[in-house]
Amino acid sequence: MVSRLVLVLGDQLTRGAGALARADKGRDLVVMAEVMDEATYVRHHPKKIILVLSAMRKFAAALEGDGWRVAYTKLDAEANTGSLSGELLRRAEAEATDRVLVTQPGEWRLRQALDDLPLKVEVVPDDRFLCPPEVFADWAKGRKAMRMEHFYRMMRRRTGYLMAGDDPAGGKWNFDHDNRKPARDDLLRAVPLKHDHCEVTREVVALVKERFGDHFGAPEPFWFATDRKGARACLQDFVRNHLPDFGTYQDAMLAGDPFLHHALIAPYLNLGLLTPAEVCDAAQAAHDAGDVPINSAEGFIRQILGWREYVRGIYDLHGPGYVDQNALGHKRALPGFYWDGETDMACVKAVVDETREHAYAHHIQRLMITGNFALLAGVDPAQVHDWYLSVYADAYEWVEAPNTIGMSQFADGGVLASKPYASSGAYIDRMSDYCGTCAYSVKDKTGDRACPFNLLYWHFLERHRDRFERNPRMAQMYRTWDRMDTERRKTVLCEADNFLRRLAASGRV
Ligand code: FAD
Ligand code: DLZ
Ligand code: SF4
Repeated sequence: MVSRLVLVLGDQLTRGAGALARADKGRDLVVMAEVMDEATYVRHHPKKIILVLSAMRKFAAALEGDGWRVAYTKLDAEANTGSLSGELLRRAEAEATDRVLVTQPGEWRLRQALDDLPLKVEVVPDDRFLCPPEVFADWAKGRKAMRMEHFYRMMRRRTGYLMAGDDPAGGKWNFDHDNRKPARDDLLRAVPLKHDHCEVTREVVALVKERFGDHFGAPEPFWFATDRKGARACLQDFVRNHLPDFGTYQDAMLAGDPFLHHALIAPYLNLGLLTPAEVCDAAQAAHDAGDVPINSAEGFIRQILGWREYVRGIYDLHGPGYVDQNALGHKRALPGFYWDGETDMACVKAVVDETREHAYAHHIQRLMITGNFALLAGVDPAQVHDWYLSVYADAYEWVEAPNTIGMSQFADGGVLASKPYASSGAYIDRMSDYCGTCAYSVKDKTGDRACPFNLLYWHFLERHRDRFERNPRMAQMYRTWDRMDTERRKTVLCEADNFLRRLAASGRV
């Protein structure tokens, strides 16, 4: 007789955490289900679906190996109801129980679906995060501005990562100043660890090609790790071969090298194949051993202990309405080249093409190329959000939405960022080698070949003058713009308008 159903979601693949840590192996039944609702709430990149389903199947097998009873539903099983709620109801009836134990789902959509079930659902906190919800709420209470940097310092003190007593290791909390170097082509740079297909993955690849072959993105070559052993190997490979240079080249972009010194571990962290604690421990240990300089160790740990935990807190605090915000009133449709890469802008084309191929782009590509263009052009943030949630292997709403709606599109009105991440072509040129091959000229501020980022940057500032002019971090840019000759300003705005008209008319620029 089954006591409770223990629902394990596709991104809760961590043994000994959350509901699994509290369940009774002898009496409870683990329920896992591949369902169309989850595979299609956005049109996920095929590589993401392959990764999630393969990892779910292997995790279920590992649980069974540990002695758990697991009721697993494959996507094409005849009895599959198509939704997680449907699967819970079906299993509850079959096992004659109405009790469910579950780790809190990452996103509001599923939290609400569980609330609506006519079953006794016990939801336990997701204790894989380093910042418990009550600690975030306590930190946020009464604050006018919830800045990541302040949160991060609190977390450094709380966890002891990179601390020398009460002081930050190396004498500074943040080494970003040392971390803005452009990168050069380097044939000796290590490439990410790639994994061969196993039997399980081969079966899932065939299934995904058949069922989701029309989604944006190439299903193969598929080389992500799909179990904990593989994910651990990726982490170790990163720490050994890339972490020492992570900080220095963190913001660099190179055509032909989509990965540089990035970790490529977000898909594994977000699925639960790695925990944030073990990732930070690995970076701390490599720093303690003298293998990783402080600028890299700090820059990396800040992404996990700072940004990742912080965006999770913001998502929880602001509730399901967070994703619907549009503080800047942007309404433009997402241009077609976000899906087919058909644009003359070499930087945008490179990022879209790499995204299609790998279900991956690194942070600065997401923020300062595709995100920056959408912001400057005034694209509807809901459509931008839908794109980011669809195209990356690591995309889950709790982490994607604060990054897109908040950091990248400023659609939350400044909850997350103190100023918009907007830049002209000069920034892209400094940090990348894209401009050298572009049909546009980054040096041209006006004229036929003027870089669209140059035109749109001033257009954006002028459009939103009322909101940003008094922002101390933007005052200098307004002064620069206002000092320009009136005719020149008119030309820039007129050419930007023409560009936006062309974009609206043909979607091709
Ligand atoms: P690295 O650059 O090597 O960084 C190491 C780790 O730090 C990442 O694996 C990730 O877990 C964490 N991290 C770094 N930056 C952030 C951040 N801003 N927020 C949260 N965690 C961070 N990240 C996701 O995990 N899922 C998303 O859906 C997602 N959507 C994004 C959308 C936009 C518009 C932007 C600007 C950023 C988004 N990010 C997202 C954050 C970041 O771009 C990715 O975490 C990172 O590119 C993943 O690649 P990596 O593992 O090589 O990361
Ligand atoms: C992303 C995803 C996909 C593609 N498929 C499934 C699935 O079939 N079954 C499942 O339990 N989870 C899946 N997931 C992950 C969920 O969408 C994820 O648990 C929610 O987005 C909550 O973060
Ligand atoms: Fe991008 Fe402008 Fe450089 Fe072309 S010139 S690659 S559009 S920044």
